[in-house]
Amino acid sequence: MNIEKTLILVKPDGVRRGLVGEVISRVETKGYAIEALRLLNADRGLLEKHYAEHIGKPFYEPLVEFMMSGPIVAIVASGNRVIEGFRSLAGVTDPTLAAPGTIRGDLARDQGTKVVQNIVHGSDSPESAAREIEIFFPK
Ligand code: DAT
Ligand code: MG
Repeated sequence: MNIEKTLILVKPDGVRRGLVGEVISRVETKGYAIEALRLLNADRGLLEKHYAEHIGKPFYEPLVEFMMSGPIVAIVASGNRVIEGFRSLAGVTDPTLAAPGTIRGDLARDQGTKVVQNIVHGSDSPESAAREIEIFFPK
Protein backbone atom coordinates (compact mmCIF):
# COMPACT_ATOMS: atom_id res chain seq x y z
CA MET A 1 0.00 0.00 0.00
CA ASN A 2 1.29 3.44 -0.90
CA ILE A 3 -1.53 5.84 -0.02
CA GLU A 4 -0.47 9.32 -1.03
CA LYS A 5 -1.90 12.80 -1.39
CA THR A 6 -1.30 15.13 -4.30
CA LEU A 7 -2.06 18.77 -5.01
CA ILE A 8 -4.11 19.41 -8.12
CA LEU A 9 -4.82 22.90 -9.45
CA VAL A 10 -7.44 23.73 -12.04
CA LYS A 11 -5.72 26.73 -13.62
CA PRO A 12 -7.51 29.93 -14.75
CA ASP A 13 -8.03 28.57 -18.29
CA GLY A 14 -9.80 25.53 -16.86
CA VAL A 15 -12.01 27.57 -14.54
CA ARG A 16 -12.86 30.13 -17.30
CA ARG A 17 -13.88 27.34 -19.63
CA GLY A 18 -16.07 25.63 -17.07
CA LEU A 19 -13.88 22.52 -16.81
CA VAL A 20 -13.70 22.21 -13.00
CA GLY A 21 -16.37 19.51 -12.98
CA GLU A 22 -14.72 17.66 -15.86
CA VAL A 23 -11.37 17.57 -14.03
CA ILE A 24 -12.94 16.45 -10.75
CA SER A 25 -14.97 13.85 -12.61
CA ARG A 26 -11.85 12.34 -14.17
CA VAL A 27 -10.13 12.21 -10.77
CA GLU A 28 -13.15 10.59 -9.13
CA THR A 29 -13.93 8.13 -11.92
CA LYS A 30 -10.29 7.00 -11.83
CA GLY A 31 -11.04 6.10 -8.22
CA TYR A 32 -9.14 8.74 -6.27
CA ALA A 33 -10.76 10.53 -3.33
CA ILE A 34 -11.20 14.30 -3.02
CA GLU A 35 -9.87 15.32 0.41
CA ALA A 36 -10.04 19.12 0.19
CA LEU A 37 -11.12 21.72 -2.33
CA ARG A 38 -10.92 25.50 -2.48
CA LEU A 39 -11.58 28.26 -5.04
CA LEU A 40 -9.14 31.15 -4.75
CA ASN A 41 -7.44 34.02 -6.49
CA ALA A 42 -3.73 33.30 -6.19
CA ASP A 43 -1.45 36.26 -5.47
CA ARG A 44 2.18 36.71 -6.53
CA GLY A 45 3.60 35.67 -3.15
CA LEU A 46 1.73 32.39 -3.13
CA LEU A 47 2.71 31.63 -6.74
CA GLU A 48 6.36 32.47 -6.04
CA LYS A 49 6.34 29.75 -3.40
CA HIS A 50 4.43 27.27 -5.54
CA TYR A 51 6.58 27.78 -8.65
CA ALA A 52 9.91 28.45 -6.86
CA GLU A 53 11.72 25.89 -9.07
CA HIS A 54 10.87 27.96 -12.17
CA ILE A 55 12.05 31.40 -10.96
CA GLY A 56 14.41 32.87 -13.56
CA LYS A 57 13.13 30.79 -16.49
CA PRO A 58 11.86 32.71 -19.56
CA PHE A 59 8.28 31.56 -19.02
CA TYR A 60 8.25 32.35 -15.27
CA GLU A 61 6.75 35.88 -15.43
CA PRO A 62 4.12 34.91 -18.05
CA LEU A 63 3.31 31.87 -15.91
CA VAL A 64 2.71 33.99 -12.81
CA GLU A 65 0.64 36.54 -14.79
CA PHE A 66 -1.43 33.73 -16.28
CA MET A 67 -2.00 32.10 -12.88
CA MET A 68 -3.21 35.46 -11.50
CA SER A 69 -5.54 36.06 -14.47
CA GLY A 70 -8.56 34.50 -12.80
CA PRO A 71 -9.69 32.17 -10.04
CA ILE A 72 -8.13 28.74 -9.65
CA VAL A 73 -9.36 25.65 -7.84
CA ALA A 74 -6.97 23.84 -5.50
CA ILE A 75 -7.74 20.20 -4.74
CA VAL A 76 -6.11 17.58 -2.55
CA ALA A 77 -6.72 14.08 -3.90
CA SER A 78 -5.65 10.82 -2.28
CA GLY A 79 -5.11 7.19 -3.22
CA ASN A 80 -2.42 4.63 -3.85
CA ARG A 81 0.16 6.19 -6.20
CA VAL A 82 -2.10 9.20 -6.83
CA ILE A 83 0.89 11.48 -7.52
CA GLU A 84 2.01 9.61 -10.63
CA GLY A 85 -1.57 8.58 -11.36
CA PHE A 86 -2.77 12.16 -11.66
CA ARG A 87 0.27 13.13 -13.77
CA SER A 88 -0.76 10.30 -16.08
CA LEU A 89 -4.38 11.55 -16.17
CA ALA A 90 -3.12 15.10 -16.90
CA GLY A 91 -0.77 14.16 -19.75
CA VAL A 92 2.53 15.81 -20.66
CA THR A 93 3.11 19.55 -20.20
CA ASP A 94 2.72 20.54 -23.87
CA PRO A 95 -0.96 20.11 -24.77
CA THR A 96 -0.11 19.68 -28.45
CA LEU A 97 1.83 16.54 -27.55
CA ALA A 98 -0.34 15.32 -24.67
CA ALA A 99 -2.00 12.06 -25.61
CA PRO A 100 -5.69 12.00 -26.45
CA GLY A 101 -7.50 10.58 -23.44
CA THR A 102 -5.58 12.82 -21.04
CA ILE A 103 -6.93 16.07 -19.58
CA ARG A 104 -4.39 18.20 -21.45
CA GLY A 105 -4.60 16.09 -24.60
CA ASP A 106 -8.40 16.23 -24.75
CA LEU A 107 -9.12 19.71 -23.42
CA ALA A 108 -6.17 22.01 -24.21
CA ARG A 109 -4.15 23.14 -27.20
CA ASP A 110 -1.36 25.60 -28.02
CA GLN A 111 -2.82 29.12 -27.84
CA GLY A 112 0.36 30.80 -29.11
CA THR A 113 0.98 32.41 -25.69
CA LYS A 114 4.36 32.82 -23.96
CA VAL A 115 3.34 30.35 -21.31
CA VAL A 116 1.71 27.02 -22.00
CA GLN A 117 -1.91 27.00 -20.84
CA ASN A 118 -2.69 23.42 -19.95
CA ILE A 119 -5.73 23.33 -17.62
CA VAL A 120 -4.19 21.57 -14.63
CA HIS A 121 -1.22 21.31 -12.30
CA GLY A 122 -0.30 18.11 -10.47
CA SER A 123 2.48 17.59 -7.92
CA ASP A 124 5.44 15.67 -9.36
CA SER A 125 6.84 13.90 -6.25
CA PRO A 126 5.94 13.17 -2.62
CA GLU A 127 8.22 16.05 -1.53
CA SER A 128 6.52 18.50 -3.93
CA ALA A 129 3.09 17.26 -2.88
CA ALA A 130 3.77 17.84 0.82
CA ARG A 131 5.26 21.28 0.11
CA GLU A 132 2.45 22.36 -2.25
CA ILE A 133 -0.40 21.09 -0.06
CA GLU A 134 1.01 23.16 2.82
CA ILE A 135 1.03 26.26 0.56
CA PHE A 136 -2.61 25.94 -0.50
CA PHE A 137 -4.02 24.31 2.65
CA PRO A 138 -1.92 25.63 5.54
CA LYS A 139 -2.66 23.99 8.87
P1 DAT B 1 4.13 20.59 -15.41
O1 DAT B 1 2.99 21.54 -15.15
O2 DAT B 1 3.80 19.60 -16.48
O3 DAT B 1 4.69 19.96 -14.16
P2 DAT B 1 6.46 22.36 -15.34
O4 DAT B 1 6.43 22.21 -13.86
O5 DAT B 1 7.74 22.06 -16.05
O6 DAT B 1 5.31 21.48 -16.04
O7 DAT B 1 6.06 23.88 -15.73
C1 DAT B 1 5.03 24.54 -15.05
C2 DAT B 1 4.13 25.19 -16.07
O8 DAT B 1 4.86 26.21 -16.79
C3 DAT B 1 3.62 24.24 -17.14
O9 DAT B 1 2.44 23.56 -16.74
C4 DAT B 1 3.39 25.15 -18.30
C5 DAT B 1 4.48 26.18 -18.17
N1 DAT B 1 5.68 25.83 -18.96
C6 DAT B 1 6.59 24.85 -18.68
N2 DAT B 1 7.57 24.80 -19.59
C7 DAT B 1 7.29 25.78 -20.48
C8 DAT B 1 7.95 26.26 -21.66
N3 DAT B 1 9.09 25.72 -22.11
N4 DAT B 1 7.35 27.28 -22.35
C9 DAT B 1 6.22 27.84 -21.90
N5 DAT B 1 5.56 27.46 -20.79
C10 DAT B 1 6.09 26.44 -20.09
MG1 MG C 1 5.60 20.91 -12.51
